[in-house]
Amino acid sequence: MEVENNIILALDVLNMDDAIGIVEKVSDYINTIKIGYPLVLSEGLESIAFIKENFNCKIIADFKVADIPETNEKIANLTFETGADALIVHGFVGEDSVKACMDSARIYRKQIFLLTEMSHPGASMFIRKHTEEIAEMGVKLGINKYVGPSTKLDRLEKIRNIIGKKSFLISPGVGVQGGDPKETLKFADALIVGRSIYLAHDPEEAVKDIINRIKF
Ligand code: NUP
Repeated sequence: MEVENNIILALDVLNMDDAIGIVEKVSDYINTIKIGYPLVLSEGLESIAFIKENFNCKIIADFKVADIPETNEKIANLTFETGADALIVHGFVGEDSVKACMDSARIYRKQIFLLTEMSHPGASMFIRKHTEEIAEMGVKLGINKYVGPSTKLDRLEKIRNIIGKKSFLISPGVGVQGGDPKETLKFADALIVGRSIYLAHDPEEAVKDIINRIKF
């Protein structure tokens, strides 16, 4: 996955006008957009196809899929049918549930990202205790795309060490949640950034600012 400027936009706005407005402002710098429940529950699954077709970008659907295999398969099929290029899947639900999404991705020739650990403080209560095992399961299953937190760089480094240099690791939590873009890219291949861009007075400047911070 070629992520322009190593930045993925998290488009967590609640209507299409706002979504289009933001993407228009940043599309010269960003070619990969993450769309999750906020936009899809507001505007429908079609919002994925609409953004993809109108801006010629890659879409990662952030549905953190975490159900039984049979339901996971339905969710993955629907997501890929609508045009998403990749789907974020929770690892804690176990191998069979993750495999169901992998099977769907194979049929549709799409990708899955395995979510190993989350970036918010509450992640320390449960999921963090199993991060390494989740990443190891991903490696065993042959997964080569992962999500890990930019808010805990020691954890991100651990995840990188387990998944290896060749896997593609994307990292949310940069900006508002406290993660530093340049430090995060020591371990991750790309940053996921939402509010620091879409809530900025000037989203284009906000993206340029992150690009500068990464480079210098
Ligand atoms: O661990 C995670 N943390 C996280 O923030 C996994 C995620 N998928 N996300 C998502 O990344 C979150 O749902 C949001 O879409 C984005 C971060 O947005 P922001 O904090 O930059 O606004």
